[in-house]
Amino acid sequence: MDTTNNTNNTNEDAPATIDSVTTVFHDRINYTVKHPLQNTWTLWFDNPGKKANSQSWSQNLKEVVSMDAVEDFWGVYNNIVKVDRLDTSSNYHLFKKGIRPEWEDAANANGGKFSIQFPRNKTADTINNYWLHTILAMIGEQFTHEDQICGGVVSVRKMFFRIALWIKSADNEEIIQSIGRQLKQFLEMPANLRMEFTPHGEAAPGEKPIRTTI
Ligand code: MGP
Repeated sequence: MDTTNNTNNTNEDAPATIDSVTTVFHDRINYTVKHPLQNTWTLWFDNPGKKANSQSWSQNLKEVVSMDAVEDFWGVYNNIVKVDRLDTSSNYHLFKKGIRPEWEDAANANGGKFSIQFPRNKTADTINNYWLHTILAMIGEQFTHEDQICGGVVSVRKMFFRIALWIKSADNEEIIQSIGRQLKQFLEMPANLRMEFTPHGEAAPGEKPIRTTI
């Protein structure tokens, strides 16, 4: 019997030979080949514990780990605390490697973010899925304008969870609408759900930040 295509082979006693190509689907322990991601992604975490301010912001950010393969992504995802279990005021940030999850980074400086708030009392158990779908869309390069994507943030607040998607430029209305519509689709949100896009950067005193509704 030919067993070369036996994708269920999880025989841990049969290590891969040096020149064989064994993926995690053939042998979940002794695989030799991983499935590369198009970009390397870095997970960051912060929990300021109290209200964050723009001076202390950077110090609170902790770089956790970078991932450049599908297998590494799941290894991390399956071993970190799920969003609904995080402390109030904490955030996960998943950004392309080399981009710090802050407005000041050159890649974000001229950009902005889409954000959606989910009331905590209605979303406690589904926020994990919303976040997972957001990050799978990012790392799977699902957006038509994937080069525009900087990263995503999920925030745990007292009354709500918030998912934000950060993009590079805040000045192209067509791109903003396209990414916004796709984000809603990937999250299977009703088309009439209000999602805001806000350019980064402080609004001048007395002025409201410019917002686009998608
Ligand atoms: P936030 O957590 O993005 O907003 O920023 P939220 O959840 O509306 O506010 P909260 O007070 O309910 O937590 C909170 C604060 O963190 C901002 O007002 C800034 O002072 C600081 N901050 C947030 N970000 C994303 C940045 C950043 O990129 N750079 C700097 N310097 N400060 C930031």
